[in-house]
Amino acid sequence: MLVLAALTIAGSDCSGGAGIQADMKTMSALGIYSCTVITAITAQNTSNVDHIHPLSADIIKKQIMSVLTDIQIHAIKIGMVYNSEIITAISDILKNMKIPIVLDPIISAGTGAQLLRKEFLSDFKTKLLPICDVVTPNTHEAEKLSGTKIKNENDIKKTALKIQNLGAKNVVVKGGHFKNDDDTIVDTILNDHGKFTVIKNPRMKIVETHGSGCNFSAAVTAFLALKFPMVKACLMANKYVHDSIVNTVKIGKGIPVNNPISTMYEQSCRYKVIEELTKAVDQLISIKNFEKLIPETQSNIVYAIPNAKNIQDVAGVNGRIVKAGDRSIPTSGIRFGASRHVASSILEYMKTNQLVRSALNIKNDRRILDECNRLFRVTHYERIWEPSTIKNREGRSISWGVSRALSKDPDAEIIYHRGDVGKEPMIIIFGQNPQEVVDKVKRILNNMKF
Ligand code: PXL
Repeated sequence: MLVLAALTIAGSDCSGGAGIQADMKTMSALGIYSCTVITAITAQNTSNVDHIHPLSADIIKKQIMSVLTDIQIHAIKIGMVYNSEIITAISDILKNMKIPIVLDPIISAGTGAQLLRKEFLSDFKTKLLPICDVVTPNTHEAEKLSGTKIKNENDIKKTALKIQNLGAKNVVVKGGHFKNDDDTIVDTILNDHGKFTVIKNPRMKIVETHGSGCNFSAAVTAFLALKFPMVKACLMANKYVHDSIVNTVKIGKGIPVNNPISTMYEQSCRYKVIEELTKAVDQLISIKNFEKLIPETQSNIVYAIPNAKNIQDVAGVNGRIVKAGDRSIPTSGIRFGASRHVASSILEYMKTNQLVRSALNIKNDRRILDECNRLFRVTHYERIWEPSTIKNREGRSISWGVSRALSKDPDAEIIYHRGDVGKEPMIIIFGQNPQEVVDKVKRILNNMKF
């Protein structure tokens, strides 16, 4: 298998959200092998940087040489550098390199601490800006690098030009900290031909996130390693980081942490869900007498991705599984968003237990229900208990019922109701995955005589 490698030279964040840890996650999620040279070890969490332990220039140089003399590196990111010895060591080794270098000018942490000592800002500017292909300051960092205040969008362009004059070939000023009138986030790219590209994204509710800057510069590095041209790499990184901010996690007591793995994880889950559900449907329709369990309104089996939020996150049979004589057949293939009713029940169930992600509806008659009661934990609700405020709202009945039934037994594997005027009685079988649901169907049918 061919993998391209990139190198990040940065500080360690033991809370896992920024620094080396963020870079590795981001690069890995984008298919890049990441080598890591650690410049400093920080003791920090989502509220505070408690301690910084810079490593010696000697061991930093040795790490870089060990990597570069062995592994073909396609792009390099420089993150936290902290002091002058570290700046000089990195600059000495990298200054004549032909590999694209992304410089993330980390001056302070989101939680406040200085990650570059103030007295070394000028070394940073003279030794690192001229050797990088792109520098990625936020507006605070851009002000410090350029020595000018940013008050409006035009000032952002002026600072970008000033920073370019200090030697950086391309400049990206990230606008997350800059408040403008139309409540958008303005990111400004200045390329090596003097051309500006301005990206505007709607401002999200999240005020401050830990790691977004590291995720951005690591993503630019990954896309450069993949040989995308500079501006394209920055645009792709911008989109990628936007998604990782949408999916931030509140892992500690302090600020939320970016989630650079989320998109990749969700996509791989979607793939696995389709694959497992397809297999389960094939099995289900080949179970002898399964068609005898199919209700008048037909059956569907669904499978949700972890953290499913709406029916687009739940896969099901497009149409239904229908009874056709002594056989059962799916009317069409499997897709996300295909089911409404059974999908609503799993979405509601997941509010009680995230691990239960699959469900199937079957006919509710005396004999089937007796088998369910004998074999599984069963709970129920009655549609006649349903308040009229719920009844009158399309699509709310099922979630109301599932939640009502689970309030009696949150560990139930089966929920049934006995119908109402114009509503067929129904049993819903739940399981962690569709295979478990199919196995429950087999057990139900095992003792039944037709
Ligand atoms: O987000 C900037 C950053 C970079 N590198 C390290 C950090 C932080 C922020 O806390 O700790 C090591």
